[in-house]
Amino acid sequence: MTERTGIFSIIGRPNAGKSTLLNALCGEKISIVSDKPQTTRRAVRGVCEKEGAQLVFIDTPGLFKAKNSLGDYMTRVIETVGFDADAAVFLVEPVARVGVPEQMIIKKIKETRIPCVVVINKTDTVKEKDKLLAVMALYGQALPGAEIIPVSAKTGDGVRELEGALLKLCIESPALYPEGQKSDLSEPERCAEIIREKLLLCLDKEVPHGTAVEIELLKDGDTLCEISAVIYCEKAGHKGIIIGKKGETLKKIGSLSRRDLEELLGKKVFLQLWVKVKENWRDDPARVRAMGYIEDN
Ligand SMILES: Nc1nc2c(ncn2[C@@H]2O[C@H](COP(=O)(O)OP(=O)(O)O)[C@@H](O)[C@H]2O)c(=O)[nH]1
Ligand SMILES: [Mg+2]
Repeated sequence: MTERTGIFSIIGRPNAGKSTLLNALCGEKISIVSDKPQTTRRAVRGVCEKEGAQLVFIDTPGLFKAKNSLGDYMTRVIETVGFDADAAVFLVEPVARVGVPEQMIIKKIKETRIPCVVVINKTDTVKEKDKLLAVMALYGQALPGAEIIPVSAKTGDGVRELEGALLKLCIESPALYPEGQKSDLSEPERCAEIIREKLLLCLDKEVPHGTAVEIELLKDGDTLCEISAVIYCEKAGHKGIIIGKKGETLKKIGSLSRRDLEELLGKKVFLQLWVKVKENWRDDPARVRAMGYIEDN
């Protein structure tokens, strides 16, 4: 029985590696990752047990200037959950410059007085140790008293040290999630996110950012899971791009998704994908909510 828990929000600019870090801490893929900003749209919680403590990590969208209703929703998520945890894991790039998003986060950390660990990510890309020390010194000045830990979320370097620091911040409390629960996303939500990750991987420019995925059917059998999903896009022209010449792009999205879905569900998957247009849904708060981006997330 868990007697200690910690709720940790992971905050930082888009592409800092927040989702990659959540997955590294949880030891499995819970939040989707891509090289494109604004991949994570909602708060995604990952849960794991370490040394008798239950750690809950909240992945958040990156802090950026919202340009539509979906962006407004993402900003609200950061404001409501990002600074309301037991402690914040503030993830930064390994550069010796405090950028605008970082300045905004530092201000908010000071205002809310949330305990915070600064994590300097992507150390695998830094060759000279001096460069890393300079980044550490910079954040040490910006947030006196905060522990500063260099990691590579990608290779796992430093993740154990980070875990050790977070365990020290846990408080006495009964478990928040039932034993064995790994995420607050439902199975259909995790499946939809996997498909959205492949859209981000296979498509360029505005097209993937305007997509949303809805699972219409998830029929779980003993050895086979049947899934039917609708990919919504914003413009008629985008539908053609998603399907591709002779349906090749959609086929690739389908086969990459199926591989990951089979790993998640531990059985064969029969996947059907449909593409539908929902004109400019990201600009309309009601449509954004209808896509599942609702406040209590
Ligand atoms: N080299 C390197 N790349 C990383 C690391 N962590 C994340 N990335 C890459 O950075 C990009 C953004 O990662 P993601 O986790 O989606 O960032 P988020 O927007 O902060 O959630 C992806 O291409 C990741 O593979 C790291 O430690 N090292
Ligand atoms: Mg992310």
